[in-house]
Amino acid sequence: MKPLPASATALPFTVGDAPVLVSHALCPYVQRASIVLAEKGVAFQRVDIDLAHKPDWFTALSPLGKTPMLLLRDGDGVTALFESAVICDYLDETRAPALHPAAPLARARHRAWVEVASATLNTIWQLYTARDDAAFDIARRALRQRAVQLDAELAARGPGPWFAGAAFSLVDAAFAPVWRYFEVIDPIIDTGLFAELPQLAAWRDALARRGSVREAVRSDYPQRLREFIVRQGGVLGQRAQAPAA
Ligand SMILES: N[C@@H](CCC(=O)N[C@@H](CS)C(=O)NCC(=O)O)C(=O)O
Repeated sequence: MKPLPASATALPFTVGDAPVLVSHALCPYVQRASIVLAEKGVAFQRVDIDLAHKPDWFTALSPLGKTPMLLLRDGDGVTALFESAVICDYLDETRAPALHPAAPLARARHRAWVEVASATLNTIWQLYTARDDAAFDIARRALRQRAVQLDAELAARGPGPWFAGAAFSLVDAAFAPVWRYFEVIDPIIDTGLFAELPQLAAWRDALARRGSVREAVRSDYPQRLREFIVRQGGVLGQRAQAPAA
């Protein structure tokens, strides 16, 4: 693949030695890439875009029109990588320390668990867009089932603090943004997601304290997420606006 000449992309910023992570302030998939870049000590520039008004340069470079997109200097040009799992795998293949297990079977299992994180994000989307109590409860139950499943997986794997024990992995990077949602959702409606699931609760706490995870969003993230939830106008958004009982 030939990199695009930097001039042809008409980017409103320069892609230098530090890659550019094209982001959206609330995107959980962006957080994965940000966490992995930070874990590997790669300096990068973050450029936030408005997904409701995608800039032309972004649409031209991103076949699916989704964040994250990673722009890398490539000779005299710029190459755009898209899809968070692909971006994370590329970073893992090119920068130390490795965040995937070395053994192919264990690595394949980790990639599969990253997919579970993506499926969980889809259910969270159903939760905060649910228009009535029945739809909200279906999503809440599905999430609780997933939480129970993960707690059992963690228990079977043995001591943490991370998904695969002592070594932070790409599965941790994929799930950290999943659990972060509940820092904003649970104060609005307590989903009880982590109740009596000690392994999961401990994993979530360890992830929330990790520097790379904390730095993956800006300080106004909770406020922005809350406003976004309100704008959805669903059960959760309405409750967020209701005066405290
Ligand atoms: N499978 C993609 C999902 C990324 C994704 O859904 N990004 C959302 C924001 S969080 C997006 O860009 N949505 C804009 C759109 O679909 O038009 C990945 O893993 O990178």
